[in-house]
Amino acid sequence: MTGSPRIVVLAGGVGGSRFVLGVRAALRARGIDDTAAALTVVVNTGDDLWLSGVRLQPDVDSITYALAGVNDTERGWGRQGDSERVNHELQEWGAGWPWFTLGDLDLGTHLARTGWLRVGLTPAQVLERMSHRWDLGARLLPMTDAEVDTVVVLQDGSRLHFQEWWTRHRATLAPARFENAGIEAAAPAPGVAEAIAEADAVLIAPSNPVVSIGPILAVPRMREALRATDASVVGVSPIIGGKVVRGMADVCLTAIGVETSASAVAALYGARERDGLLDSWLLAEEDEAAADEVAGLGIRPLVRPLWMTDAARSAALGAAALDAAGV
Ligand code: FO1
Repeated sequence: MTGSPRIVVLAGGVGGSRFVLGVRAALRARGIDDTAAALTVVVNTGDDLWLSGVRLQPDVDSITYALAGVNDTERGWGRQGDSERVNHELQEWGAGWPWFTLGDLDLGTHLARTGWLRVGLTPAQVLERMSHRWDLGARLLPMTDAEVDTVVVLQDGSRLHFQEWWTRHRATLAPARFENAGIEAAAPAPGVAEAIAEADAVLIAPSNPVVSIGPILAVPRMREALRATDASVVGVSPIIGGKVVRGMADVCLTAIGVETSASAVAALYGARERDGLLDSWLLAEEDEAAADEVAGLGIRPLVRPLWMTDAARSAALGAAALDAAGV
């Protein structure tokens, strides 16, 4: 390959952020200074919502804040050192959701975004504008400009926005299925299909396969774009040692009838040579026994350390994914 490689990462919130940081570090370690030109992140927007009159984009903000180095690493969402004065005032008014915290600095982001949306900018244009504040070293694109809500349909048929199910009920209400409301009318945001078509590598972050990567793949024309690219498509297992690393992805997988295992998630994405998406699948050393099963799916298994417990390990995983894609 001549020149700088072009990498596309499909990502959700926390796992996505750590992985994107790792890929950015791996590119820098290869002498690529202009990582913003090399690295495009297509972000899940199914978690987005309107609350107290402002537009929230949790996964977009988690990745932006992490790349900017201003994220709250302990909570896994929001801004480091944030205060909650406005949130307290909203609670006094009975506005918003009592179980959902809007930090003061975070609210500044939501207000800026909402203002620009209201004067007619598209979500992709707003994100482009917001990306200028910090030197993110990556180009962020929303999966789509359309409003697509992840809706959780419970066993009794009642419907909840994903954020209510996730933060209020901590995924304890058994879901019957997940829906991507509004997805039929959606299209990949401007630049997404082009980035995938021109990529040298497409990496699927170890994010929740059902409610983070699932909505991205459900955008009409997204799968076709991924299947048509000449780039190698490499996925990273979000399951280590048969368990979810964080979050409640196991509940989501169970709801759609998929076992919580590295090979079952690989099968969910499928092999590109068999109408699916993956050329290679990075699975953890703890799951080495599943490698043959992955190979049997028509996907090249690569056993690597997957724990992203610090920046060096994230960078090593980023490098392993780039190596797997041949860049
Ligand atoms: N997660 C919580 O568990 N509790 C919250 O109060 C909360 C507030 C919040 C505000 C802004 C934001 O961008 C994210 C926020 N999150 C909160 C995280 C978020 O609900 C989820 O973890 C993600 O959507 C899943 O990727």
